[in-house]
Amino acid sequence: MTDPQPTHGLWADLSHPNLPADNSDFSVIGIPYDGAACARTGAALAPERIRFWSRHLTPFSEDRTRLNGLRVADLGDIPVTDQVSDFKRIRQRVATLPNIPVVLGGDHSITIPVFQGQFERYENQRLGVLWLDAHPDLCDVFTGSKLSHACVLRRGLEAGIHPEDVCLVGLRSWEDQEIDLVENGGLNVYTAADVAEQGIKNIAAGVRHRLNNCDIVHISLDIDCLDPAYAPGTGIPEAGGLTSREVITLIKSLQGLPLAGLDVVEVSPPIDPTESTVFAALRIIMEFIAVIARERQTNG
Ligand SMILES: [Mn+2]
Repeated sequence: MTDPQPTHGLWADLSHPNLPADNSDFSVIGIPYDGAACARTGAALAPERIRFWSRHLTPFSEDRTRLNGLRVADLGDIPVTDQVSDFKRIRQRVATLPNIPVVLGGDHSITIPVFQGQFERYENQRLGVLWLDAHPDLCDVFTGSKLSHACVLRRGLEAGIHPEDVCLVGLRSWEDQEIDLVENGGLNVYTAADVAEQGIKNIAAGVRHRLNNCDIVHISLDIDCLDPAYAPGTGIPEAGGLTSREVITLIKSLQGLPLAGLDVVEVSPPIDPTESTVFAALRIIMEFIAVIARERQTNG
């Protein structure tokens, strides 16, 4: 099947070529790297595929918020061949951005330098994290690496994120070495089963309450937070996950919090036969943009 002609411009008409970051509200950065994934790879191809289908979206949120007052600068990709040196480049890029980063993975390891970059940029401020994932990624070492996609949040805590400022939503899969931190580490854990039992509105109220004390809030979204029914195209699909409806509702409920960034990781186009996973990622990104749009409309 050949790709169709795009019906809109890049990022639903919110972007145009060479738009500088200084002059825009969001910076998209792709990190086409899946060398730290432990199961099926393919996430390196996600930035290209997400960008491609962004040309088929309209500049509206689901509730018809007009997004066309906002500008998205697409800064292209930062290729990774060496995790240590190239992660440093990602960190520096994020640390020096003038606007809100939207980072496209890649496997989840690329969030390690994103956290570090946000820390550097917002020095001495309290960084809150909404972690949407089937997995807590709290391993110290995984498959011999401290930079594995299973170690991301552990590295974030070491970088200085306070456990009480982290809300994990959608969890349902664990490594033995993570259990103690999950149960006794002071993190705010909302499993996928909690969401099913308590309802996403109640979970969202808890998340808001926790993140309200933070100076800035970063969202790290592993697409495997979604049930494989909604997002089959990911390295480790875990049954019993969130619905796309629940994730969108949760993100919309964050309006008013000081949102400072989003990363979307682990989308794997080669194992995403209908591309529904790519489209789910795109819808989540657009609803994130819409939260900022409504916020600015509210505050003039
Ligand atoms: Mn995961």
